[in-house]
Amino acid sequence: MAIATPPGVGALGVVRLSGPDAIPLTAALVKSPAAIDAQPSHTARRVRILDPGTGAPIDDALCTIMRAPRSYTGDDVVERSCHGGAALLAMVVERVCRAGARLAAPGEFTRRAFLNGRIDLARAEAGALLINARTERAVSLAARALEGELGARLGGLREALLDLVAGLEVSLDFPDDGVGVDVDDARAHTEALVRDVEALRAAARRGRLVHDGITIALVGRPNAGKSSLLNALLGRARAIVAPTPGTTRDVVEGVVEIAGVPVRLLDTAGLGTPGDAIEAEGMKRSQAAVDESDLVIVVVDGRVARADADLERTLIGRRALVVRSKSDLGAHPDAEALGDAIAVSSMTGAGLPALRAAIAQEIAAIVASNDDEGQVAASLRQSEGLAKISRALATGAGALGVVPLEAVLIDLREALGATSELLGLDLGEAVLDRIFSTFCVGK
Ligand SMILES: Nc1nc2c(ncn2[C@@H]2O[C@H](COP(=O)(O)OP(=O)(O)OP(=O)(O)O)[C@@H](O)[C@H]2O)c(=O)[nH]1
Ligand SMILES: [Mg+2]
Repeated sequence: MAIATPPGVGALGVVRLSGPDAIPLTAALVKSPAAIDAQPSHTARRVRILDPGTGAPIDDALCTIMRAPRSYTGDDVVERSCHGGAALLAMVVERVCRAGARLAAPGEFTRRAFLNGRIDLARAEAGALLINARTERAVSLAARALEGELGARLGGLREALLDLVAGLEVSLDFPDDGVGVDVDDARAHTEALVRDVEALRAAARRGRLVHDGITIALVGRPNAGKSSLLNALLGRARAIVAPTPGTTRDVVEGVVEIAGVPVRLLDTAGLGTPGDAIEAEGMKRSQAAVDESDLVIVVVDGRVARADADLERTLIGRRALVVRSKSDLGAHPDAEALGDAIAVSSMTGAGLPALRAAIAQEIAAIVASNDDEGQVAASLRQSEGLAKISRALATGAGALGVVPLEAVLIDLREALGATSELLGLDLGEAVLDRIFSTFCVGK
């Protein structure tokens, strides 16, 4: 049993009970015109929840019953929609516990669903992604995974690998009979699987960018207007702005949504010659922010003439947009000559839509496509698993025909094992513990 709604006060608070005793335990605590035990599956009834000790009423609630196996967990499930008060819900939970229920661990309902074969592991993880999605786009991606998209693709891969391994085993056992698969065919087949997995991995990587978002570092000379731009993009005064150069000394973060993707903006200390040890440390952090970002916005003070050669050095090989700041003050001819710079005034907001559009374009390039087909929602564990499969398969493909089949089969079996693991087949308790402990209570 657990409270399935977030902590705090709300119109409703749902207490979810699952297990063979869910219905009798509920019956002992509620008073309703018709007996709860006889309530048909997938129906809701208005009930009064009573304190079993005193018989005093606790709440007026709606009780929904879903009988096994047609429930979220696959066991009998009772969901009580109570009024959403923290003390009230705690009381309900305490009374049900006293009657013999046990508090659920984080993710335990979903774990039961998985163990009861209601969902595969890929879908269980999609549920967690859906709950944690921060933008509409991430929601729709996770919703597709919840429909079983990744699970289906992994299932297909597992079937193909089973065929391949079985075929090679036969060739190994009966080398002269011409049965099993031919080594050249097997290599071609394995290479095709590597390409499939790589495509899936790339889609998962892009899916993770949609889910987690991208990071953009704002860099430039001291006083260029970086912090002002951060504030303008966020629509609030997140960072301190001052006419003194060297105002920002640490990395200041803010998150904004652009093109349906969460964008983490990092405002950094100005780059140049540090005046003191603190500034030097600030610049080191700026460099680290640049290193971890997917895109850099170079802010050039529109009123100042200067060659930003050292900045360019910092940015070698980085995806970058150039912003010419303070456009409301007019531009120095040198700054104006920066051809591809986007003129922005953080003061008036002029140029901000153009900057957002340019960022959106960069996001589209980073996420590879703006339509959702090229992306798959995947958890970190799934991304790592795909990398493992791909490595083992590539090693196997390279080894086929070169080293003895026994050795090749070790790699292919490893790929098969990693695929099964992603689907949640043959998983040990310890791994399940780790996966489901990242879920929230009540899920
Ligand atoms: N008129 C005008 N002034 C601006 C604009 N953007 C920034 N400023 C001014 O320029 C000065 C520096 O702005 P900041 O945003 O603090 O610049 P910074 O790049 O973060 O500076 P450091 O943190 O010191 O590296 C402040 O006095 C701002 O008010 C703008 O678009 N228009
Ligand atoms: Mg600043």
